[in-house]
Amino acid sequence: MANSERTFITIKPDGVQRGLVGDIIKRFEQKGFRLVAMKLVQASEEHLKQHSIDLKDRPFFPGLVKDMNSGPIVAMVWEGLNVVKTGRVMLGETNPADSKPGTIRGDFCIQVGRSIIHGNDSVKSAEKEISLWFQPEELVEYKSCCYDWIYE
Ligand code: IDP
Ligand code: MG
Repeated sequence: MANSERTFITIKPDGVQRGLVGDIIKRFEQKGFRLVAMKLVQASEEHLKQHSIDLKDRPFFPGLVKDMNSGPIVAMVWEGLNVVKTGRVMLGETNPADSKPGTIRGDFCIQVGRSIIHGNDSVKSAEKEISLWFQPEELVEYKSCCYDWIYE
């Protein structure tokens, strides 16, 4: 059951435009997490406002929605043991300037308003966002052939 924890990861328009989709997916694949769902989507402003509703009172909210709406994004669901927490470690800090080398933000970006990737900070927000972005039938069930080589 713990091994089927899920997180919602989005490559933002800046990450897509900069051609980082492959590099980012590669990190989650190589780690051993299982890809459950993925789509390239031009999200509407309304949908993006809903997605970031918890941040609606922050001064950067309008800019965040505008940036997320500025081009297509890659929406994904990844699954694995502690994937929410580990996913955040792989992303790095909110401000790329504080992100260590080896993390996605530490390696690929410079400023907080161009942080190329989104990932959940709790299982609860993951569940909420997965259902906002994907229909149940889009979440694909299969067993990775590596499963027994990844988990003890
Ligand atoms: P997170 O992406 O690390 O979870 P949040 O606090 O949830 O960080 O903020 C969501 C997004 O809003 C960030 O990824 C970034 O794009 C943007 N953001 C956060 N703080 C700032 C800021 O101080 N200035 C500009 N944009 C910000
Ligand atoms: Mg956040």
